[in-house]
Amino acid sequence: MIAPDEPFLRPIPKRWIPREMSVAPALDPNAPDGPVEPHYALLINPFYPKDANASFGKHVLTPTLALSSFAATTPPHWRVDYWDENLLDGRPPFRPMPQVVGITVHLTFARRAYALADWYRARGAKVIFGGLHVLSCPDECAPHADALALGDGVQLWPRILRDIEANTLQPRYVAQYENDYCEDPPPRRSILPRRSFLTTTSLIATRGCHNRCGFCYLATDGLRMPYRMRHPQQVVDEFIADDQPYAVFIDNNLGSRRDYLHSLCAALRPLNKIWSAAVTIDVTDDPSLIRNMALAGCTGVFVGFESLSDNNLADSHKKTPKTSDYARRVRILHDYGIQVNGSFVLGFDHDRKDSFARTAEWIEENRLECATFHILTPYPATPLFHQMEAQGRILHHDWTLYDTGHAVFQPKHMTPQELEQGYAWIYQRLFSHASIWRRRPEQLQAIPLYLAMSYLYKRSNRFWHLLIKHDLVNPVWKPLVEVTRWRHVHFRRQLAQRKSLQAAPGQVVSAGV
Ligand code: B12
Ligand code: SF4
Repeated sequence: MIAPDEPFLRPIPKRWIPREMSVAPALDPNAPDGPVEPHYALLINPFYPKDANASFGKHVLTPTLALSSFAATTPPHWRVDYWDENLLDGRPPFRPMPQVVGITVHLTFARRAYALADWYRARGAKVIFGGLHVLSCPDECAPHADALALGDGVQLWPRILRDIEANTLQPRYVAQYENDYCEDPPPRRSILPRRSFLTTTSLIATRGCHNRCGFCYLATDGLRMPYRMRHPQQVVDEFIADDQPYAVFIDNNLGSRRDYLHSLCAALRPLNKIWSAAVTIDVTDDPSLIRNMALAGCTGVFVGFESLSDNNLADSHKKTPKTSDYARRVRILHDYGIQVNGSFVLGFDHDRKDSFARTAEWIEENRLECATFHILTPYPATPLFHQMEAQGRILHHDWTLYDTGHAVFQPKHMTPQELEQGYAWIYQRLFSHASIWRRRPEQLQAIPLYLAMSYLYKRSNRFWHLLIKHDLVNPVWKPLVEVTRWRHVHFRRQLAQRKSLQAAPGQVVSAGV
């Protein structure tokens, strides 16, 4: 048993982080203007500082679709390039100077987005902002951009380019997410650097979520995102076209509509590939769905447990099974070879100083292969933000620190410093040798790959730094992914032959992906 005050007995050592992962590359104020290249658009995912407590690997697991989704709607007479500042290749290019710079803006990298925008605009480029932060804080963003795209870029981008050509650019463009999702073209993945990500196949099959948690970005004022699904065959075609063995679904909740997930699994099954996805734990209401997920190649799920307190979950309006039933449900996933990455939010109003130890203990007892922690963060324009502001509990509006690694509000039963210490402690505890070992799969054959993946993912930030810097992420990981895929294909053949729903108890096929 972990002593309740264990996280607070000693100071938590700071973890190693190279400067280039915590500070954005410099923008030379004296760089000369160049001629602007007409019909050239540069799309930028700005730099954000990394958290040394977590794995650097998560930042190169799979790319965001924010830019590649709407890049697909660029007219053919435009050239479009992609630049992700988090791949450590220095500052974005400016020779030739693009006519248009499109930047995605989240609150944690808003300051960097503004610096980039100011720099490019001073040299003649037109800057367009889109993304979540533009939606929640448009007035803050507006002075830094020539135009704001509020909402769906897939609908707005061609209009914006047309208006730029006609010299009629408007300051704001608005599009809701109520259209037919099946009409969207597939994201233009060809603009992504293939060697830089574990897999370039970020797939998205659905948007929206059947829940409306008060802390989630989906509850942002002005965002209307009804649940929409792409046709399963469209998803399959994209998976095949990108020619990778492994895909990551970046859907908010792939399990929101079970009938849809059943049909998606049926379409994915013949591919003999592997994938992971975020789901809510209520998918386990239907064990036949978990079986179908396994048969279709699901090796891992990211589950937002959020908290082990029913009161916290009720406060945040999350419709979820009782926490006392979580363990049984984790077991169902494990029994179908699906590893579980549990996501936990720390600092809710019913959390006390002993919550960290209890959460760590539960994760170890239930052998969650991976866990991700977030300090509760009131994102602007969400119900949680309004509530905290009304209670006078917001400490500041420095969005850079709204990265779920810092306490930006006054917690109820501890100090902000204690919340940050508990957060650092729980990451270090779960990334320790002892904890990795305690959570090993029950099946002996599964242990070596589990250990390899766990050590590479959780204890190799120096290695990740080098892989990222030298564009080696995909070449180094692909063989491991291939072994996992091969083992999984073998596993699902056996599973398919079993008449009963039940799989082999405790057989987790892989870890790390
Ligand atoms: C992939 C992903 C990641 C990846 C890559 C992130 C990156 N920036 O490179 C990884 C794993 C590294 C990651 C890390 C983190 N993430 Co993240 N991530 C996502 C995820 C799952 C998908 C993003 C995506 O591709 N969405 C699909 C695209 C198509 O939607 P979109 O981004 O909204 O873009 C559309 C429009 O906004 C618009 N648009 C966007 N940009 C632009 C630009 C222009 C010019 C135009 C015209 C239009 C436009 O057009 C697009 C098409 O409609 C989202 C959840 C989600 N499903 O969206 C969370 C999410 C974005 N992440 C979030 C968070 C909190 C983080 C972390 C802070 C978590 C942590 N503690 O580490 C870190 C920090 C990273 C950071 N600062 O961005 C939050 C953000 C909350 C907020 N209000 O800002 C989200 C929403 C998850 C959540 N439910 O809370 N993340
Ligand atoms: S279940 Fe997850 S994605 Fe859905 S509203 Fe809640 S936090 Fe957001």
